[in-house]
Amino acid sequence: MPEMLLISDATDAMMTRMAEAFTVHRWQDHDMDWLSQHGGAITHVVTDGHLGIAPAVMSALPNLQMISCNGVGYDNIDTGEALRRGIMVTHTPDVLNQEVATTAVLLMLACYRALLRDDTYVRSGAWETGGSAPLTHSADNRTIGILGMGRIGQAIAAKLAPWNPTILYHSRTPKDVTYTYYDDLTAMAAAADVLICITPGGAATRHLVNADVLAALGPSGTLINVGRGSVVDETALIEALQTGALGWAGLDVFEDEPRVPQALRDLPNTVLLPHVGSGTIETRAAMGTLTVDNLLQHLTEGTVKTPVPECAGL
Ligand code: A2R
Repeated sequence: MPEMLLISDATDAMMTRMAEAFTVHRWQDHDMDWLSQHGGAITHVVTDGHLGIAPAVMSALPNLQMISCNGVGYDNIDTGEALRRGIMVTHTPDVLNQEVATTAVLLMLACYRALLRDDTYVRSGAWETGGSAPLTHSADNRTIGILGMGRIGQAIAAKLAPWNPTILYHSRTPKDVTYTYYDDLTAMAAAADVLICITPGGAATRHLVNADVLAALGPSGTLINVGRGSVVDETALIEALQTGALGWAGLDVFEDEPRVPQALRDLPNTVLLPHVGSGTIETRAAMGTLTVDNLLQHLTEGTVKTPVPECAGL
């Protein structure tokens, strides 16, 4: 039976299908010593976008043919090295678009309507003696800038429609959409009430949202990040939120997750989620199915459903 290394978690449904075709080795049960003995037998890897695959692990798998990533982002997989070695890398685009879009809208609404503050007001009993809660701001009719108008960015724009927004976007190249393109991120932030980040991570997007962009978004502005923590300069973000240079932040991703700076946790004008953008049972099941579909199709037919763009020509 062919052998595979499972780096990430897997659902029972995924395990059942993988174990029918492979001897499955869980990375959590092994170490580099074991890998130096057994690495030659492993042809396939399943991981996720957060864990990816460490360069040392990849080097210790001389006969690796394929990495199936359970997630759309794959910035922790060295696709340059994979391409050089002829290793196919797949990911799970599209099946999570709607869920991540829901998370973005949820964060935006929670910021505008001070959902957590008002929930605490009721739960703490403060409402019984304190009278009406302070008024909030409306999320309707806002100008919303989307950084990254790809599959998920477009799903976010569509899902926002009932709030009657004006949608702006920034990416390196204009897309075939009806929204207004900005080739300059800071200019877009200056024009927007809300900035929603949904680009890939990695070196090319690191700290795209810096102090200048946050200052342009301004004291009544709201930053939402459902892409990757590395895209936002977290130190600059904390300072902007502390000084009032930025109004609100709704964050699902962080620079060093799961570690979240205490300063961010202490701020009242943040809504913080533990990277659950796609984290529903239904969407994770769909992602798991596609992850294993790619794995098994590669094993049996030598083809895959959803290669990462870098490996599409392999
Ligand atoms: O820049 P373009 O024209 O390649 O547009 C892509 C944009 N993007 C960037 N925008 C500005 N500066 C950059 N350096 C940059 N790099 C990429 O991000 C495109 O509009 C968007 C990515 O869209 P998709 O490839 O369709 O990705 P999808 O499925 O929307 O997922 C986005 C990310 C994942 O990579 C995970 O990190 C996260 O959402 O879950």
